[in-house]
Amino acid sequence: MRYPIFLICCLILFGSCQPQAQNMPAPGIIPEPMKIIHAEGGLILHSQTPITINDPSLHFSAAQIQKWIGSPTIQEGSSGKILLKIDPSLDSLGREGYYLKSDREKLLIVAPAVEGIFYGVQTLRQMLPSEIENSKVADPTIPLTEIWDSPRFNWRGMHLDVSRHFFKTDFIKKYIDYLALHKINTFHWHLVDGIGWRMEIKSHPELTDWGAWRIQKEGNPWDYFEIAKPEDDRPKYGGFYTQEEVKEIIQYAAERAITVLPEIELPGHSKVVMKCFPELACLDKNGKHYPSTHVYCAGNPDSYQLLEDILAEVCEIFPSEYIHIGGDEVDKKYWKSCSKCQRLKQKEKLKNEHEIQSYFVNHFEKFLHNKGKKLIGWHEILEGQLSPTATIMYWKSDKESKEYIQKGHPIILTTENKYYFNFYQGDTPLEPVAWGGHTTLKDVYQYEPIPEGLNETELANVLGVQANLWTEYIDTEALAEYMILPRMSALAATGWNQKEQKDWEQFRNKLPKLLERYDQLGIHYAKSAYIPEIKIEWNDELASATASLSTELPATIHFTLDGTTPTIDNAIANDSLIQLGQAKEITAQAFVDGKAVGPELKKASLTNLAMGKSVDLKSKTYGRYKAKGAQSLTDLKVGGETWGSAEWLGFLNTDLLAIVDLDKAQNISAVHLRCIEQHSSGISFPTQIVVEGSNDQVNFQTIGSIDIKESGNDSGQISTEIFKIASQKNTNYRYIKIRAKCKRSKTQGWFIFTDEIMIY
Ligand code: TNX
Repeated sequence: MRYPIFLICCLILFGSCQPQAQNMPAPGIIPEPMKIIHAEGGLILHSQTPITINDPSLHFSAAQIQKWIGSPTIQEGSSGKILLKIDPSLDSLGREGYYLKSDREKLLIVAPAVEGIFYGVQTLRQMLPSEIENSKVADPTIPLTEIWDSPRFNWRGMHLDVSRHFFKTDFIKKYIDYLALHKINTFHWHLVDGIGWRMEIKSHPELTDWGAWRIQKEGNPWDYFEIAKPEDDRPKYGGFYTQEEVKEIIQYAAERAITVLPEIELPGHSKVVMKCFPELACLDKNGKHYPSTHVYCAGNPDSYQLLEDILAEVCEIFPSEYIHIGGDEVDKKYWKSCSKCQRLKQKEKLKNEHEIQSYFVNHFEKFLHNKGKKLIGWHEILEGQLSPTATIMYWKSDKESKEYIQKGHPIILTTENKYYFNFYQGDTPLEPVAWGGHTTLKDVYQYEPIPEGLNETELANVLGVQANLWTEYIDTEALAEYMILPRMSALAATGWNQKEQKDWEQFRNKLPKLLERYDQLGIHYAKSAYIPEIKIEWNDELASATASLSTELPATIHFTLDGTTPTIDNAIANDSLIQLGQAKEITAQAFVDGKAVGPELKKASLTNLAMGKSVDLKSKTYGRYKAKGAQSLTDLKVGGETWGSAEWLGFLNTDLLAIVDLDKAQNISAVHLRCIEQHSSGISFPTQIVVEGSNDQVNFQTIGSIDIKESGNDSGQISTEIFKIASQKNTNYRYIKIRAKCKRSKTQGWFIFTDEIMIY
């Protein structure tokens, strides 16, 4: 049917000022606004409507809206159908707070400061169709809402290590864009670390001429490091930012309400500086400079001079209130043996090497103070006698955060086991190789960073939260995106929302809308929250092992029991208990809107008698290497190729002793123990494994044992192995005791790591 031109014009005109009759779903914004009232109906933001701002500083925010919906003009004034307005009378919302109202007539975003307007506009962004991320959408309809919003924490940070792997300025801008979308306000730029110097320093060009480049490391571990001078014509890896590029990034971030925090590591993590300036290394017993240390000599005045020159340039360029000086993981053995450092210790009456560290750090605290800046360092700077005005960035586990908050320094929590986005986020064999532990999207979301039992003054010390991305294993932009998203959305929720407001069910249901936006932006985000988790349990009533399957994000899970890849025609697993019977494997795949999403998960060896059985673990795991407790040993889940993941249990200088209860006596033909080793990390295969059986838990009989020879693996090589202990004779036992002997040596500690016991 063809409509007369006149009627079409009338419809357009009517549409431009009238709401659509249709109802809009609740906006589902992440982070959830503080208070939101959702009304029925919708408002069309007509492309012909100009955007009005009452202050020129709002131009950037207005231009964002202009780009999304194609408004023709941005004009100054104090009334209009799309109005951005600074109003100091809303001061109580804080600089980052805002009020947004979309009614049948107009859209208003009002805030006490430019930052608040920017955040109001980011909220509007999530009320608009996700297609705006890709191309302008004319005349979109937004829901009718009234929003009052303001963040919980002033510091909402994301860090990026550009030293282990280098990321170009275009990617840094993208990274900043992602922060802005999530209302993160601090970009912590880890510019300098052991093996790479990334910022141009005009007074010391060697730092980037030499320190920004290393010989390509094909086939070597991540920390293989050989500096590449310009005249070296072997293939090189690296890069750095010129001061002009740094300024461009700072400006780019500032437009998006983001402060850039630079980090210049001292006195440790400085291997590359020692390669550029070998005379700044400590002296060995023969009075010669150590050839490869990572610490500045604290007794050499030139160390201070170099760092002052560097920091003077950094302070000049970065407008941030804070400068981060690192301070983590300083190996003090060099200071101990260095005659210059020992002389300094005597002269300054320093009690020990920790005090040398605080002497060094306090020197730069004063220096920065004189430049009008405040110092931040990793929590190790608390060793010794630290100046009380220094600010701490805390990176230990959530268990110890209270103790550190109570030390009385202003503190930012970058809690390692929750906010290290270089950790695994899904079932490890299905994930790219990562570093450290395992933190899923849900773990990040559900973490409450403020421990119980702090008083008002202590609470006031917590400036906020931050997640870090260390890039030892992250060598591409796509992988960096994969590691931070969607976990950053969960961090953003914690940074913005009050504790009581957080609600995992609400978040998991809203997130797919934000993921659509990531798709439009072409982000390589992780689908790990769609990997089915398979819980296998022995069910007495059914006399069968059973499986229950779930995913963190909403999905339909289909499964097969015959090893084939599930399709939508296969059975649905959600909410049902799957009887495994004689099945040898289970394969599961999540589907959203009929399409497979995330990798498929296959669990084999269901004939294993130990699956789902309870384990009495007699030996103590070390630190965070506890997986999900003793049950991880029989959950049929194996860890990936790095030991710091969710499935591996680690024991330091301790034999593994575990007793599996098979619920009833069973005929045992073999027991398998899966282990991992990496000598350079102090992890070795066990030296011996002994398996015994019992039916009363008192009298145990030997089933079998093996002695394990040194593997001869290279020091840095990671290998996994399943050790198989065959039964000597036909045996029938209920309780199976496994003892794995830990390697011992006088000179160093050794770990055993194991992830699974299998009994056949
Ligand atoms: C510890 S956290 C480090 C980094 C590593 C990271 C790996 C901190 C201040 N130091 O140098 O990259 O662990 O997860």
